[in-house]
Amino acid sequence: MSDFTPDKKYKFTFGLWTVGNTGRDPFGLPTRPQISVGQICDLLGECGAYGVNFHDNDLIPIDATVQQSEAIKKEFRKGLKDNGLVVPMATTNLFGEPVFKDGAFTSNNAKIRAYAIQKTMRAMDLGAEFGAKIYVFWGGREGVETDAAKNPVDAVKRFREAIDFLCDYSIEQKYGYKFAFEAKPNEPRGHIYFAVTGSYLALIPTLKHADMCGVNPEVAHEHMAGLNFVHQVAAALEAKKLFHIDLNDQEFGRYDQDFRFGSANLKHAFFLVKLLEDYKYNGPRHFDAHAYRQSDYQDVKEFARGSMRTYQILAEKAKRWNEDKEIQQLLREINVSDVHLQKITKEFSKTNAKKLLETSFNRDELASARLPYERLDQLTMEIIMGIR
Ligand code: GLT
Ligand code: MN
Ligand code: MN
Repeated sequence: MSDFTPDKKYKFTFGLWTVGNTGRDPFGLPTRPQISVGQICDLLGECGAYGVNFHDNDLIPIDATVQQSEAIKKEFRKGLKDNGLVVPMATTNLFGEPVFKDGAFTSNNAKIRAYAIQKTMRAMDLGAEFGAKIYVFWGGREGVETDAAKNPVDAVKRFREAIDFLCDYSIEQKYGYKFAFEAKPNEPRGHIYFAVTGSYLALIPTLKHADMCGVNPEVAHEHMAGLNFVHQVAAALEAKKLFHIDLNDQEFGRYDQDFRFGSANLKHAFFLVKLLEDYKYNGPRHFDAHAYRQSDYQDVKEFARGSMRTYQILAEKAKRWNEDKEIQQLLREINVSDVHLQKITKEFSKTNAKKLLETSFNRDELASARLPYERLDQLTMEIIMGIR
């Protein structure tokens, strides 16, 4: 058994905004002092992370002068080098400033839409400067409180137009970005467009450069809506569109909690890790979460270490599940194959349709096959609980 020291092969990353979170919430002031980008790199280096991601304004404050921004970049570059960190992903803050109070790419105001595209182009330049190859789009303000405010069909068209423009910008600049869209149903807007990962999977084929666009699903965002996150990720994987993933945790149906990965719904976390490992997901595993508001920076390190450790422990448990003889026997029992019928239903042809219509099925016999799922689930739980 490994000691679960963070393994670089998992590409564990954190955003500047995650470990740098100061504990401010809608009801209360910060509980931790702000730390610099250099200090964040040192903290992540000490914990064994692989990389760090940023929004344009996490790194460079929106009103920074050229000199200030050069000084920050220098500090960041040194922090990355000293700690052996890379920057796999960058993104744009299109939600914090009052100008985006009614959306960025989907704003009703053409000037604001243009400004949002310009801000993203500059943020893409910044990301590329640090080697980012994945560009995330989280449309936190792209939505409404009342549908009287915006035409939801126009919103889709406006969003597509912005993305098509930015894809071409990336291509023209030779940045080699892959775009990853991140869905969320609500918070901070009453209703956010593209509410679930599946919404983006449906949008992508309609984009000009569909090949360079994929998704960045986040555990908490689908759990807030009461959905099965593992199934959303499976759909993305199957479509070869899982470009990035935001790992955290969340009690179902609550406000956006951004808890440490695996800390609320361990069973879902297990099946998620198993899915990612079984399908050899090779992108960054980004922890988009933050430490409890009560934590000091010593405890923030525990948060970061715990996130990576939980992932690796669950990866080992997934391996154990795959190697468990009784589980494998049960899987063989429940997966019934029939070479003849599988051949017929594999692809439609007039002959196959005729053959299928001529086949008789014994419903009672089919229904009587054993499905010992209680046993299978209990064995799974015993692996998770650590006694198997
Ligand atoms: C913000 C949000 C996250 C997104 C980030 C990317 S910012 O913290 O809650 O889910 O991934 O813009
Ligand atoms: Mn989130
Ligand atoms: Mn996220």
